[in-house]
Amino acid sequence: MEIKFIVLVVIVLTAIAIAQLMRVYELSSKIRNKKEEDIEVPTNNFNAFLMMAFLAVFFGSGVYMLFKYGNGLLPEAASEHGQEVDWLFNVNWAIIFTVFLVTNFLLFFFAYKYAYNPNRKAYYFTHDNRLELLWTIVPASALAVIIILGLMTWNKMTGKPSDNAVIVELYAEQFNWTARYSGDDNKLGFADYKLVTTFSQNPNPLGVITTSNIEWRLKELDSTIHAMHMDIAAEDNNEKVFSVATSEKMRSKVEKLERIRERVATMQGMYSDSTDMIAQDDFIAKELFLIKDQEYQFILRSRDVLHSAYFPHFRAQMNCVPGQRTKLKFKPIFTTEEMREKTGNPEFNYVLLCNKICGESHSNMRMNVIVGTAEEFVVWKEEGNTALVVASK
Ligand SMILES: [Cu+2]
Repeated sequence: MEIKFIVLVVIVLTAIAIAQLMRVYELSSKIRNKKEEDIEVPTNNFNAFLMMAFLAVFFGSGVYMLFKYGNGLLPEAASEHGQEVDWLFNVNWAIIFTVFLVTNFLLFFFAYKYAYNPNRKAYYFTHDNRLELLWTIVPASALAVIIILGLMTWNKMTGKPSDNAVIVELYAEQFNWTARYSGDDNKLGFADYKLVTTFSQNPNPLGVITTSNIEWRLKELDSTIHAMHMDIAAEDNNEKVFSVATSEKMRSKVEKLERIRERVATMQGMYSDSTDMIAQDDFIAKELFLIKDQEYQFILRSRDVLHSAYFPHFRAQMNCVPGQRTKLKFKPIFTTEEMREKTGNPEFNYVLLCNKICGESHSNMRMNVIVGTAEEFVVWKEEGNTALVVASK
């Protein structure tokens, strides 16, 4: 308490002292017959010199950082559209850099050139329509160029894939990726979140729909619901005791499971052997193997929260939204080996990252990506890097 009081007194006294000092300064200026805002010419000239000195340091440090950190950027784009993205990036850079240099030079140079001079009178310039027009049209056309070029590239990145694009699903969950290849038919088996099971005799982490998966899910739901009903009945008969919270949770969960069971049961009539055929050849992998010069269409799904599939070297990124399917396409143009040569880094690897902070282990959410030839893909597959989604009957 005491210390707080002393601090308060010090603050008040300091404020009073500053006010008094200012008053003294005003009075002394009056005595010397000068306006208080008058600044000596040498001081003004020194300030003008400092403006130019700052400009030199400012641009100098910019150039230094450009050389020091400029090569820390990503290596050459490894996808077809990525080359265009980089070109667009450079166009933007050229525009931004030119504007940055010119405006900053003028800002500090004019502050230097037009430093106060007692013999010069300022010219008052109120309004000029032609200048207004010029400074509206120039930035507007620069922006138009950037936006139109950007939209053209964006359309190429997100537009319809060609007919021979290979379809692969990327399934995101906290905190890993699963790739599902669509197999020989190039069609992904249907999937539904209600069929997702991880800890079970018949795990179906992607929720792929097949008649047997639906059967399994119903069997599992039945046994879970049955066990919960037994517990609830036991509690009602005073044979078992649960805390109020547990009991309430149990009762609402059993209701939810019954609703899901009902919906899964209706699925039974909707799908048949032909659905199974589509899913039968789908296979999953924990790393992604892409074939060079082959276009890919990625279907993105998320099991839990918002994730983002980010392929930095292919200049591609798209959000993975729970309950929605998003799409992304690109065509890799350099194999991993070729990229290792290009970067001079024998350990270079392509990577798929999650670019949304999705939880505590977000930074671990990455998948190794390999780009190779079609023959290498066959070898990779045969080496046991993949697993069928549906156990063969
Ligand atoms: Cu994530």
